[in-house]
Amino acid sequence: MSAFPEVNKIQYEGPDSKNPLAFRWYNEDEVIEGKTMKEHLRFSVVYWHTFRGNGLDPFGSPTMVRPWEDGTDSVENACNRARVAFEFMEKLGAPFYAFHDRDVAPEGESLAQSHANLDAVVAVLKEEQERTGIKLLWGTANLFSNPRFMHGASTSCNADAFAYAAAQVKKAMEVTHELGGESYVFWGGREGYQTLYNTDIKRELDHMGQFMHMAIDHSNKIGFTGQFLIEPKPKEPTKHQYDSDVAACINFLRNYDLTERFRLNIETNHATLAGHTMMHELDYAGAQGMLGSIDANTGDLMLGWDTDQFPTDIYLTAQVMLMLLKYGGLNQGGVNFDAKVRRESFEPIDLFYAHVGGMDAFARGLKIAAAIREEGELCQFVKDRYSSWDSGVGAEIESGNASFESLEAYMLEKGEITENVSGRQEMLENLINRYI
Ligand code: XLS
Ligand code: NI
Ligand code: NI
Repeated sequence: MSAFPEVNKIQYEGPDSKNPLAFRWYNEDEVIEGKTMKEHLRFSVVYWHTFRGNGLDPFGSPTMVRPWEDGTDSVENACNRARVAFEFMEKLGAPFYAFHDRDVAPEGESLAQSHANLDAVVAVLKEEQERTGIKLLWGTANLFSNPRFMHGASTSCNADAFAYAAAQVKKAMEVTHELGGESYVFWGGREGYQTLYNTDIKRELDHMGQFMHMAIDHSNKIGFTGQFLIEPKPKEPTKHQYDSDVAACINFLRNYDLTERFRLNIETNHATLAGHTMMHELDYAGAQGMLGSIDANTGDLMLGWDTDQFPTDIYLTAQVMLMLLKYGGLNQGGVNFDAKVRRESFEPIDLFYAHVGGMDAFARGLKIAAAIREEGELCQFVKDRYSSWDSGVGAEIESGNASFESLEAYMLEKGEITENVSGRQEMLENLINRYI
């Protein structure tokens, strides 16, 4: 039985279409810079928001109407829901999905029971993957919902919480491997603190470093070669999260010698909460070879929390795609819609509107970014702006052949620096508007 009988496979109809259930920009086989849109964007649907989000908020009860749910937390209901999820993704034309262990299968009375529940649902996921060709972008473990993780998981003051988290990640990594997942994500849901009065930062960070090494060891043991990703976020649920932004994560990874295996999963709304733009976070990670994947969503600049809205802003998606193209694309990563429909958008069809809009916004961003790059004006401007480094004293410094002494001698002789040139910000902002 179909869960979405009123929806057929979403088709590309072109920019003139007024059909809200058609793509106007996402034409999966269209080739841009030598790759199809499908290969560039690698869209992924998240299980937790799209199939487990119920509209609950701190002030009110669930609102979502999901006729396929039987109202229980049974494995049977979970298996049925998994089939619905695949019908949705198939009709949408999304090539990937992502999940936490506890979104796809109910937590049991014991760890062993939770493992068994997960295995039962994974069998269905595997069958559906084979039936549809949809793949797992990444798996992860929920180490933040259960009260046992109230003080954190790998950074808990309670060593047993670390052990439980290890057992959970071990299993989640194994099922990710079994399902052919391309990456494994660590978002440190409660890896942080509420007050420093009760916190030993050094010890907590050392433990998190050890935890990641154990994860690498286990992946080697089971032959899982997927990419490991850390997802930066500055606050919520804890006041301060250790993985607060790209810079903090890279510092952690370098400090604990983890950069070889780990990359970053960068989320727009988390960048905003950290006081950065998404473009900044992507550029900063890309410049250091640490770009892995993105969680595509957007926040609300009026609100200071992770509202996880679907991205519709073309400036944002164009900036994201400019960065992704600049650093050679996502490779094993993807554009993962870590986004949820609003509580008031409670009908199943809203899930389609939301994803179609997000996919179209990214496809359009990709076309805009490619056009900007093709014309090359922006790129040339940046190149020219740094031309003093291409020869003379600049080239000498870059090649490591200068010293404070040689530079003092140079400046004593020259007297004053070559005149500065305008940064032309307004002109460049207008240039971007030509493409949008
Ligand atoms: C929460 C995070 C979470 C991760 C996966 O804010 O974005 O959804 O992506 O654990
Ligand atoms: Ni996320
Ligand atoms: Ni988030």
